[in-house]
Amino acid sequence: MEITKEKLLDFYNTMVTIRSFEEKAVELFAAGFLPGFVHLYLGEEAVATGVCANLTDKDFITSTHRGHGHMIAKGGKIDLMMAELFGKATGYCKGKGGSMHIADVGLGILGANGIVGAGQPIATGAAFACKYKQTGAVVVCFFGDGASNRGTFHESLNMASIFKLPVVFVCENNMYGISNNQKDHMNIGDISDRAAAYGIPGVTVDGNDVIAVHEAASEAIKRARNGDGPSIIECKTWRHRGHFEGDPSVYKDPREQESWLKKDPILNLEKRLGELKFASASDLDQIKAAAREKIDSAVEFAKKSPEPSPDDLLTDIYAS
Ligand SMILES: Cc1ncc(C[n+]2csc(CCOP(=O)(O)OP(=O)(O)O)c2C)c(N)n1
Ligand SMILES: [Mg+2]
Repeated sequence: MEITKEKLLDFYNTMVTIRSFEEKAVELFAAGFLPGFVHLYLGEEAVATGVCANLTDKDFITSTHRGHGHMIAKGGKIDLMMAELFGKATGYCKGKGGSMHIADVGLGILGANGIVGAGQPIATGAAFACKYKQTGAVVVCFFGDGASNRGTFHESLNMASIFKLPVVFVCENNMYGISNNQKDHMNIGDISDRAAAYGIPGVTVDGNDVIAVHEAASEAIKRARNGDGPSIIECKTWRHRGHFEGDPSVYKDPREQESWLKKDPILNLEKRLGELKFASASDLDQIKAAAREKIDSAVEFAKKSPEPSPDDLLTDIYAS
């Protein structure tokens, strides 16, 4: 696959936008501006970016409790996301949902989800609808290593396989489910091995290498679009922060953390851009500064936005 300068710079822009959003969330959470839980995507930016760059607005994704990166990579509106984190009336859920309930169905974002493993059946159902209606769209299901142990994983993958549904299961293996290291919650090293149980392809890639993620996703998405059914892509990666903001991560080996920080996906891409002479340090600084500006303006929007009115307490809660 040809990797053009435009494509790599586009990846870089998305990754630094996600990073700036998350770094700002660290700061805002510590300062007490964000009332709900936040689970940050810092360190995992290459996965959402590499995968979603293969999708159009007609395609769908399902997300997780760690969803900000997926939303941004799929084109979610940053102002509305930030306002939702602040619990403001202008947010995606008018301030009622917070970080784990952000969705934008018009953009194919079927929602973050606080229930671990809940995205898998939603993605399978959406893929069934795409196939039934012959829309040509595909669905990408993001989930963690922990979520691959849920019963929903088995049911969804079996059904997706037998119905040859247009869905790609992207496992973000950051090697932890809260404080449980992968070796303590499963007896295999590569989660992609589970694909064999469903008779579908499964690959493991370096989840901190956006190009490797993008290529694997491109192949799996093409397969799904051509009617050849689902696949699993396991992206090995690392969360830089605790499980949620406020978790001091005492269960992580500091040496392991240090070695993964050296494999930071943004540093990897910067190195590649430099080697290919696609961008100078000052070009990259400009992209980073523009991303920070976008985030600052989203914070401004959120801060200026009104609190939800008590009169709206029960609106959008019950379906009639
Ligand atoms: C059904 C269910 N069980 C337990 C939890 C509590 N919980 C929240 S996140 C999490 C771990 C998820 O780990 P993983 O799927 O690897 O995602 P990561 O947090 O690493 O991105 C658990 C057990 C939950 N939210 N939902
Ligand atoms: Mg995990």
